[in-house]
Order: sequence, then C-alpha cells, then structure tokens
Amino acid sequence: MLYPIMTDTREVFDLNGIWQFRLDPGQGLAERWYERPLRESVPMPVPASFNELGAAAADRDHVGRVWYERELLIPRRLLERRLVLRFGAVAHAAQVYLNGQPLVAHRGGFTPFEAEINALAQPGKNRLTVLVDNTLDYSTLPVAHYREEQLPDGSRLVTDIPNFDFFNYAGIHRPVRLYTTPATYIRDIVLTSALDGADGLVSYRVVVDGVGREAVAVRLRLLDAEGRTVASGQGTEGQLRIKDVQPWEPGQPYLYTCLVELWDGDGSGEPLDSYEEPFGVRTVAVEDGQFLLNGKPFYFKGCGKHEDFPIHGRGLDEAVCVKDLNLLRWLGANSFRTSHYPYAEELMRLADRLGLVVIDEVPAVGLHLNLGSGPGSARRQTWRELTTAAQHEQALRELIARDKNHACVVMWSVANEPATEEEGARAYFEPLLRLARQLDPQCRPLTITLQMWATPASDTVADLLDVIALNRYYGWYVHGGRLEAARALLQAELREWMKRLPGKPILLSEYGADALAGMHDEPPTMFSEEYQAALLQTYHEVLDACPAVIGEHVWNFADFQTEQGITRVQGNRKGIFTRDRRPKLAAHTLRARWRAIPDFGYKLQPSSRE
Ligand code: GCB
Repeated sequence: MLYPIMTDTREVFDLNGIWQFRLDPGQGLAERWYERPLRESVPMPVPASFNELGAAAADRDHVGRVWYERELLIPRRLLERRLVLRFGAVAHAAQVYLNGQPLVAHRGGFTPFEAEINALAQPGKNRLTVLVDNTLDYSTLPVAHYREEQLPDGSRLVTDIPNFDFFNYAGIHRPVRLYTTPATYIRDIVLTSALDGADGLVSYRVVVDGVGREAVAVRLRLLDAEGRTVASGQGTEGQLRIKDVQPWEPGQPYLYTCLVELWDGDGSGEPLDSYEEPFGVRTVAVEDGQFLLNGKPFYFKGCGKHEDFPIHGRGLDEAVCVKDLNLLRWLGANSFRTSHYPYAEELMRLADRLGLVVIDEVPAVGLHLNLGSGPGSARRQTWRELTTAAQHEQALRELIARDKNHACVVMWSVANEPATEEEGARAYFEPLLRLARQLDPQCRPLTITLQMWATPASDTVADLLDVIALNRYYGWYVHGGRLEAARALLQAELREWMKRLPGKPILLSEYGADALAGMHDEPPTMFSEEYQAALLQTYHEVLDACPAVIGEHVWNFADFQTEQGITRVQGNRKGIFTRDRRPKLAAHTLRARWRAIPDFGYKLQPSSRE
C-alpha cells in the first residue's frame, strides 16, 4: 500500500486537528448516532489516544465504543478526481461513515486502511463520522481478557485487562488524510534489490488500477540522492541495473527514488499519474549462523521500543519519533524492534533515512494464557481457547503490504512471546510462517520472540525460524537480585540452544531490569539505576562469549505506561531513558559499549570468541 504523497498528479489534504468526540455508554449504534451531528461532544485531537486527555478515570478506562466526527469540506472540482480517505491507524476497530452512510470498516489498530469516497461525497460540506471500538478479546490482536461482572451493589463492571504489558491506548492514532489520484492510477510498487559486484540490480513490479488501466504505458526511472537518473525502464515488470551502486546500510543509509509514471498509450502529453517511492539497495540473508546485511555479518545493537508518550499516549508525534531515533544513534545503537505492533509509517520512513535497522513486528502479543497475567491458576490450553488465527493472517498481510519496500526492515517478527511450548503452537505458526515467506517479495528472515518457558527442551517452533529471538529476565523475574545466578542460567540456556539447533543465530531480543530514575544503591539492589546497569553488563559478558549470538536488544528504550498492577509503578520502568527521554545510568553504560562495537564483523574479532 502506497504512502500518500503529493506529486504532479496527486494532492494530499491533512484532516488532522480537533475533531468532535463522544464516549458511547452502549446505545450509540442502536440510536444511530452516525445519522446526525454528534450531540454532547467534546473536542478531541487527531492523531492521539483519547484515554488521558480528560481528567476522569472513566475516560481513561473506557471499554467499548467511542465516536469521532468532523466536517469535511470538499471543493466541487475535487470530485472530478478519484478521492481517497485514508487512516494511518485506528485502534482497534473502526467503522467509518460519510454523511451517515457506511463507507469502510477495518479491524486491527496498527495498519492503514482507505476507501474511495466519490460515491458518497457531495460538493461542499460533508459529515465524516468514525466509530472506534477499543475492545480486545481472545479473537483479536493483541489479546486481552474481556470481562463483564456484577458488583455486590448491583452495578455492572466491564474490564478488558490486557494480556500484554502496555497500556491499551485507543483512538485515531495516526494521520487521517484525503488524497486524490487520477482515474487511472498507480496502486502499488514492489521493489527488490540485489548486489552484483559493484552494481545494484533492482527488480520492480508496478500495479496499475482504474479505468483504462490496460491501455496505459508505465515508465520508470531510478534517481540517485541528487535527483540524477541512474537507470530507466518501462512496462509493469522488469529489472534495472545501477552502475557503481551505493548500498543502504547503517552508517550510510543511501536512498534512491523510484519514479513511476503512467502515460497515455501513445506516450504523448503529460503523465497521467506519477509516484515517487524511496528505496535502498541492500541484501539480507541468514547463512552459516550469521545475519548478513550486504553480505557482511551484522551485529544488532539496540532496543525494543513502544509508541508511548505522556498525554497523547500512542498517537503519532513526529517530534518524539525524531528524538527517539536521534537518541538511539547517540547510544551507538544500529537497530530496534517495533515491539509489539507495527509503528507509524512516518517513523519507518525516518528509519530508512537515518539508517536504523528494524525488526518489524505484527501486533501478535498476549498469545499465552498461562503467563503471569492470566486469570486463575489452572493450566489453560492457549491454542484451543484463542481464535486469533484469522486476525493474525490479516495483520501479517497488511504489515508486509505496507512495509515491503523499506530498506530499514530486515526481519519480520511474527509474534511476541506466544505459548510455543504448548500443544497446538506448531500447527498455529507453521501456516503463518509459510504465508509470510510467500508474501514478502524480499524474502526477509523470520523470527518469533520466545518467552522464558519456551526453553530448548520445551519450545516447538524455533526450528521453523531463521533467527531464534529470546526474551530473558534472569536476575529479574527469575532469581531477582542475583546476578551470578543470572549469568550461570543464561550461559547454560544459550549452550542448550546451540546444541539443539546448531548454526542457528540467536538474538537476545529482550533483557533488562526496572530502574526508578534517581534511585541509587551500592552494592546494587533491584530498582536502582546501578542494578539495571550491572544486569546489562552481566548479560553482555555472556553474550560476548557466545558465538551464536548475533545481537542484543535491551528492554526497553524508555519507560512506558501499562495497566495498573502491583508490579508496575506508574508503568514499566525498564527504560534506559525515562518516559520523557532522559538517560538513566544504563544509557551511559550502553553508549560506552555500543560505540565500541562495529556494525559488521563483531563476532569475528578473536576477543569475542568463547
Ligand atoms: C516481556 C514482554 C514485554 C514486557 C517485558 C517486561 O517479556 O515481551 O512486553 O514489557 O517482558 O518488562 O515484563
């Protein structure tokens, strides 16, 4: 799916700003609130999470539907064009109405969706209404425990407790835009690249749609960063050679632009449609136990993150995006994971530009009914109780469709911490992994991050993955406060993985400890800044000695909001930065380490071998 941009043939209108908003206590649909202007509404910014903008706990904790509405003024001349309304992301389900008529519905809170509005739009004033539902359950991604109960005083309590460790922010989280295209238009561009000596080979496929699509000619040019044409071609499919290519990689994120134009069959006049897709030329492969980027062994240094900030929650804030990526570079990091859901397109485009490598994750988190937060202590059968398979497949399709051309994306993470040690996991994941391999034109490696109960002895899916990704909390949830025990357990487990799957690379995709900024202790104790730093250092000694380890992602980049609970102090404090992005001691520890570790060839240095 193409990102909306202005070109010679396309216009983009921003519909962000203050909308009207109303919480729905339950009767909105039955009373057809979409048929007339929203009553009793309050102002609500878009994009933003609605949860923390009021002062009431009831707003923050609302479970169910909310309504957004705004006026949409459409100049008459625009209606002669193909007019598309596009939502960057609405969490978690949306039903959109235009002038009271249903326009488009979408399930899944982290990927874009769009619809042509010409049939329902009128010149002048239009009413745009969006019904948003934040309910999560055992059929959705992420997974939550939806519950209705009667309290002793007769009142009804509805809770939807996340089966994951971040606050269930909701609302219109990413930009809403209206854009135009000509009647015959470029629907999609698919790019893959290879290196051939000093040259780059770029394969392309252009999908043309709309009236008369068979009659148009496709022309394509590859431009370098200065805008000079370095290769050109025609037709909907082909391969182009870039002489003396500048590959994309961290440290030198060189981007080319693929300019696609549609022309009238005889090639006369002006282009009918045009679009510019930025791309990088680079290769990714897993071979001989190494993660190869442009044929060179890459070492991942970085963090798992969240889209999370005070006040606007998970709503896009491009200032925060820039700050975060700059702080990652300050740390000497070269990568991050979009834990635990696809991040905004705007951030992905920045990662391409700034040269940060991304592990791109679908919102498949909470697929384990026996880990920590599951209610009751009886052993449950995760893969019998969850009905997420269809949603999981859709999420995978939408993520790959959206992010397939990004140079920064080097691996897909198909789930975070599912119950891979339980019966049914392999049958659940095998088709999804197969599908991901079919869908990705670049055939990127696949991983799933494994939780602590998925051990070399109990896990049932690791052999299907290209990279084993481990989330490990020795010294925190297991043997908290005991760093020597943590060291011994991590060493032993890594050895067991190397025995079970020799030659399979291992990424430590999460490790860390909570630290309350400003809390100090010597010798270090849990929750102090010193303990967090010491835990990371202990892990690093083990990781450096293990040849199979191809990278380290600390949990987490910054403190973040969670559901309230007895193990969370206004959120999860495993950030190496505070929630407002100030460094803790651990950030300095990591900076000293990561600036000394090269992006390529680290484990080939003799000192890092066991
Ligand atoms: C994990 C999860 C992550 C949590 C983290 C923690 O394994 O993947 O979402 O936030 O542990 O801090 O408990």
